[in-house]
Amino acid sequence: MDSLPRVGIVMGSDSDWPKIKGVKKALDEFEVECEVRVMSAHRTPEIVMEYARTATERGLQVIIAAAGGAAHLAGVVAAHTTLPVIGLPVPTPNLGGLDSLLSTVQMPGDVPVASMAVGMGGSRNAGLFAVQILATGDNVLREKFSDFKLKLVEKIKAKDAALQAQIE
Ligand code: RP5
Repeated sequence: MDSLPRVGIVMGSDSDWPKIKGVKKALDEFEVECEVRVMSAHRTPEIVMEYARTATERGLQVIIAAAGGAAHLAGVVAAHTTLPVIGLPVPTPNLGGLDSLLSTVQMPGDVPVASMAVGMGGSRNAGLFAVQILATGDNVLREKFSDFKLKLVEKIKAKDAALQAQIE
């Protein structure tokens, strides 16, 4: 993988990274190049603005923004770019991520952010959703995603068969 990044992953703090690594893993599975940065809507607002404003000219096609607590990162990124922004609410110790979820999902009209789930499959789905967006204009990726869906069916059928064997 040596092409320019197509997806930007930004997070509010390096403390988020262990919780959202699944984003990059999903992109890697589809060989989608990404860049990973730490920047904060509150602590480094100028850097966030500059990043979002220059994202298109640098070749990015989707931005995934992860943050916890008063999670304004995805919304602020969306305010400064025409690219699709995927918000990833990061679980928090005090409120379990409900704070992150509401801060990310409750965007005002005219500034959309596609919010993923807190924890669980949220990180993986953020990566997969970015792949799906890219696949709308990329036949190779569309094929890969179709294969992925077929394998998913086989995987779950195998799990079902294993469970039936265990129960009997
Ligand atoms: C948010 O504040 C970050 O996204 C992180 O989830 C949270 C806590 O950040 P640290 O205090 O660990 O740097 O902006």
